Amino acid sequence: MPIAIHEQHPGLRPYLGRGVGRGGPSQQTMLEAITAIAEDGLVILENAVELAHVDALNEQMVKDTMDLVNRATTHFNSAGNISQVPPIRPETMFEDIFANQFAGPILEGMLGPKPVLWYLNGNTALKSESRQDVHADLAWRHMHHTFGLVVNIMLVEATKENGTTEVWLGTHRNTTIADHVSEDSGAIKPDLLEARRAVRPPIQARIPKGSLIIRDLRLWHAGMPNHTDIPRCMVAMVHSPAWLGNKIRLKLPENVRPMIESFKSPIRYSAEYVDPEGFDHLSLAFNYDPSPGGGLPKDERAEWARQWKQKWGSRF
Ligand SMILES: O=C(O)CCC(=O)C(=O)O
Ligand SMILES: [Fe+2]
Repeated sequence: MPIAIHEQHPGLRPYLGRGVGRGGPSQQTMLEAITAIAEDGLVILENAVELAHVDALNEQMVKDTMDLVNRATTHFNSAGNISQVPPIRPETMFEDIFANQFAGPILEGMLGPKPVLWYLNGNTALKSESRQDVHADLAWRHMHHTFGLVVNIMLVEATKENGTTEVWLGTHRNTTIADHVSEDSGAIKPDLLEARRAVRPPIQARIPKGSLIIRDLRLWHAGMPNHTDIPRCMVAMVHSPAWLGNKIRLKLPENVRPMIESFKSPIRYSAEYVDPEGFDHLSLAFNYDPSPGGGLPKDERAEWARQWKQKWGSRF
């Protein structure tokens, strides 16, 4: 087995000390990371982002958190977890965060040429005693191979104290919408969780600041309580294969376009660019739908779902 098993969490496969200052993943890292994502549904690459970049982004995000929690439009994922779009401005548009040199080739290796980025957001765990239900980040009759990968960038060290995500490794390999409490929910049925716990229980890994996490969207996981006073911010970016046909477009200010277009990554931003004057990243509408119907107008989306169910319903 070519993969180093983490001492603290057998089965979790991080890559220690690879990254900063290098041009991208070696062939060996590609092989190991892709194998880990295929088998476990998740890989952690430590030391994948310059800490100065992580600190600069985190500093701004913590300030933004104070603002966001008081806005009526803020999207809560649970009582203690908000969606938080990172600042999108030239000063903090770091290439190793927004088009990471390790993530790009690994994503392209799994999703095919020019993976599409259509979700650019973040999760902030606020001080709270509440946890999320165990869920997959999807609610449709999805395919049984990898069609979506989320990249998280840890902006602070994530621990059990501040709510490192609970992950149920390997669950992506044998899950369907029938495992969900209902077809329009991501939450997994409690009896299936108990059965899985006996096979391979969930873990909460300690993840160093500056790590990059790649997770298959089908993997069962849950946001956990942050018992500390310091928000736990992480960036969350979701990618689909170009062949999936997701049509969601990010709204980004025109002044970051030259930077995004100069990124060396194979990842393509699905974006429309708007006047930076008055652009407020904190008031962007939450828009998440990883299905091939994602981004269609409401009535067309409903028709897409009907047809998809008719055509594929019995298979998925
Ligand atoms: O913030 C986290 O640790 C995970 C949050 C999450 O899984 C979600 O909101 O879907
Ligand atoms: Fe989630």
